[in-house]
Amino acid sequence: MNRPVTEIVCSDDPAILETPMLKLYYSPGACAMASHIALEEAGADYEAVKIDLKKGEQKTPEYLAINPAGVTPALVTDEGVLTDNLVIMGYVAQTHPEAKLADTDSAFRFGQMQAFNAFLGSSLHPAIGRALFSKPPLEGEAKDQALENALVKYRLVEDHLFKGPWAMGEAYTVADGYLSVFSRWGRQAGFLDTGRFPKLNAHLDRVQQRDAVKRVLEQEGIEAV
Ligand SMILES: N[C@@H](CCC(=O)N[C@@H](CS)C(=O)NCC(=O)O)C(=O)O
Repeated sequence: MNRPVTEIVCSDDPAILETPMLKLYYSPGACAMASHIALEEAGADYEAVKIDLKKGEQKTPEYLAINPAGVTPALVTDEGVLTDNLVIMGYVAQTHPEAKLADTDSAFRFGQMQAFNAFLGSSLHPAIGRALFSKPPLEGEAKDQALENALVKYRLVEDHLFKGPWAMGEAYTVADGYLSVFSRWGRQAGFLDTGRFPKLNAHLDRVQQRDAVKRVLEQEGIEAV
């Protein structure tokens, strides 16, 4: 339930004065898409604010006041700001239990999901990020080595961590949106071939067919891959 930016100059209509409780700062197609998908899947009342990483908007004083680390995502809540996809997705799942985006009844199973998300955030993301988005871009042997390292992480997910049909088993969770972001990058870069990564490819197709994900793609102005 993404609502456009609301800037009210003068109105006493309570419906217009109502502002979303949550504000997500995201960059199209970047890792923040995981938090964006979680909010949309939850049916949360939120506003999405685009940060253009290429223009350096994540380093402006205005954005650094929200997230001093100068990265997206950041989620402004009525209690303060939360950063990091792992944390934001956990918060969305816990504050919208009716959406069943995580097993919030079991601390252990919630922890299992967060362990999966932690692997994506602290191991897969830096590895694929280094291979694809280093500045200046990696070349030659350094690029091959970085890609090889990233493929080891994708392989670990494909062969061991991914339960199927969804990341954590029978039920869709926020981990699925998160995984789909990195599978998307891998497919776009042309190395996540179906023969070597059948589960990750089938999973990405399944995630992209979800209505909430289609809405996020449209809001971010990007296409399914
Ligand atoms: N672990 C963090 C990583 C955040 C992150 O690195 N975001 C990237 C986009 S994928 C970013 O905003 N980079 C901008 C920059 O480094 O200047 C998370 O999951 O939220």
